[in-house]
Amino acid sequence: MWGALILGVLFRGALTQISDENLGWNFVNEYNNKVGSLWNENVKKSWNYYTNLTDYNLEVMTNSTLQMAEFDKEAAKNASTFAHDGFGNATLKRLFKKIVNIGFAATNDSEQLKAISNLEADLTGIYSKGKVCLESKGCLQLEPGLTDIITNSRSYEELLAVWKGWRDASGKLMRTKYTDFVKAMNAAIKFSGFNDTGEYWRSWYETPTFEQDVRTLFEELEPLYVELHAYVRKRLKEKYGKDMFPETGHIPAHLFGNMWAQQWSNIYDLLVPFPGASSVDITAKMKEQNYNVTHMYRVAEDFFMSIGMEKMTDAFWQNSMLVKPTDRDVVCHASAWDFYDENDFRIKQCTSVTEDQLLTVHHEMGHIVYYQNYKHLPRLFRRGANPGFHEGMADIVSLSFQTPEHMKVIGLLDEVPQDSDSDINFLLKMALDKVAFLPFGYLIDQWRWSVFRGDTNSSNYNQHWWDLRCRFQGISSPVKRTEEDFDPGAKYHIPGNTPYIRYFVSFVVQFQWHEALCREAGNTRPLHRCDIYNNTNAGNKLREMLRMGSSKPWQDAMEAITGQRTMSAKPLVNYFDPLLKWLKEQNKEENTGWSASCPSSIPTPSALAAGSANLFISITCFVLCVFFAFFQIR
Ligand code: BJ2
Ligand code: ZN
Repeated sequence: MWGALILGVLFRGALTQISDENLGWNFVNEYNNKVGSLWNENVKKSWNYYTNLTDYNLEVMTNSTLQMAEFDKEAAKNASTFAHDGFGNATLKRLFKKIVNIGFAATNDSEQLKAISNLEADLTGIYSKGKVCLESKGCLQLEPGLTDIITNSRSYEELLAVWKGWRDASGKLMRTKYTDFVKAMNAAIKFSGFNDTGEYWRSWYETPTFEQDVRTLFEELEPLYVELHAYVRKRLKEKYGKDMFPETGHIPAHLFGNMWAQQWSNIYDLLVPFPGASSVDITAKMKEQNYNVTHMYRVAEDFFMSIGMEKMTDAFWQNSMLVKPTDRDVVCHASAWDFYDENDFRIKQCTSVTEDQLLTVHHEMGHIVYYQNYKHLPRLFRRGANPGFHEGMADIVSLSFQTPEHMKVIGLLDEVPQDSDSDINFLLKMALDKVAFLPFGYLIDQWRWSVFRGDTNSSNYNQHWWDLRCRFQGISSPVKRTEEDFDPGAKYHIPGNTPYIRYFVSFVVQFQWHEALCREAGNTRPLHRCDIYNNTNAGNKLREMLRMGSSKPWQDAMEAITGQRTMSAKPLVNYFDPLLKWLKEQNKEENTGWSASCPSSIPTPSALAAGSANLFISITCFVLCVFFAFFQIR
């Protein structure tokens, strides 16, 4: 399969390892050419499954994945005939390292690989086909139906029905499969020399102290989160009544306008600091201006082009799935796809016309812009400098895009406010997305790493999940949970098997980059009001980093953009500094924080309590009536 070159190499390699770097270059070039068509075919088959969830498409995708694993194995074996550790050229050495580290494909049991591939597809299928049937609204899927309710409803009971319904329809059905999935992945990854799958995932960051580093960052950011949490809790108590809140200080998880309480800006209307000052309802404005889906993608493309990035290719517009098809099941969760042919890049998103979705459009297109910028590199380097960098790039524009200055440019705001009350309104809105997310982004993989390590197993999956949710986010479940439930599975990245710490990293580094790019753009406004739109100096700086792909350690990429080689929480803290001062003032009378453990009893809404009390009375009456009637008859 590798042609004469590799046969020759193999023959000689059997005798002694090859140290000739020219032969090494020939090898990696041939590898690069071969994976081009192989990866392209494989991505096409995955795309076919994700955009049409049929058994046939699943089988085709799995076969292709197995074929790729065979190829990886053979390539790794051939590469190990080279003495690549001793190569002088760092790029060549790095390419070889990537060819040899083949992850799960190293297993000697192809059934294991098949199981991994099928289980992942099954789990994603359960998530994507899940439906909740509500008395009032019929049967709804997550997108758009359940998401609409969670975003817009302000009824405690309705939110609760949707929140619980979604977990019953998704995670709860995944428990056994997920247990098998973890087992299969851990067994396979041992062949690559890793103790468990979490250790393998963390290795992508090429930082021995990675776990400790993210913990330190999280701890630096926690005080800001605690103040935000206290303020939000106070306002939500005013809205829903303090009886609905446990005494431990936790907030019920279904009240945040988001199915997972990961970002809270959808309930901004309940929390506006200064109702009299400027704040806009972007979704309403978009509807008023008859925004449609294509327009949303053009707006995003325009932003990237304004800083000197390429436009989307014709193939992008022809092949992407930008609206939800009505004739088949698809994976609606938005994603960006690189087909490794330097031209075919796609987005798959069930786009609806809302502010949230407009930001997701920018996010996914940010990934595509990264793909476009590193398409000249060998395919093995067509990755982010680390996974957090890809996510950071996907989000970087959101920090400029959402400024009042930029909203005015695109006609979603009439006047740019200059007063400090409006400024606090704006910063709070940003914090509801960017600060509220931090503990969520941090804890998902705390859970998964613990599962992969074996510290958490199927007997305490859900318990540990809620321990982390209570401890880090200060939120608690609004209804009793047991080990019958599997709430992690209700979040896409668990069945979808996408590592999550990348998003925590992203939410930290995007502020470092924003600060650096704004400096490059000669910005004179406060950091949170800087908009890099139209600034090609900022764009060029960003491109320096993007063009490197994963050809160098991420520290080099960080240096190219910020001049520093480490992750830092400082720019995020600086950005929100005026808000932090304001929040502290608001929280003067509050007991900020919450107990480390989840509440032992859960407040019940009076309507529901009244409902169950009525039910109890009715049943008792019925039993008594039957009883008396029986004796009467006798
Ligand atoms: C909406 C967004 C992911 C993303 C999708 C699904 C999983 C990976 C990709 C990758 C991109 C790449 C998402 C946004 C912020 C928080 C998080 C969430 N979807 N992915 N192929 N987000 O990151 O775009 O597209 O090249 O690595 O999940 O929890 O919503
Ligand atoms: Zn992303």
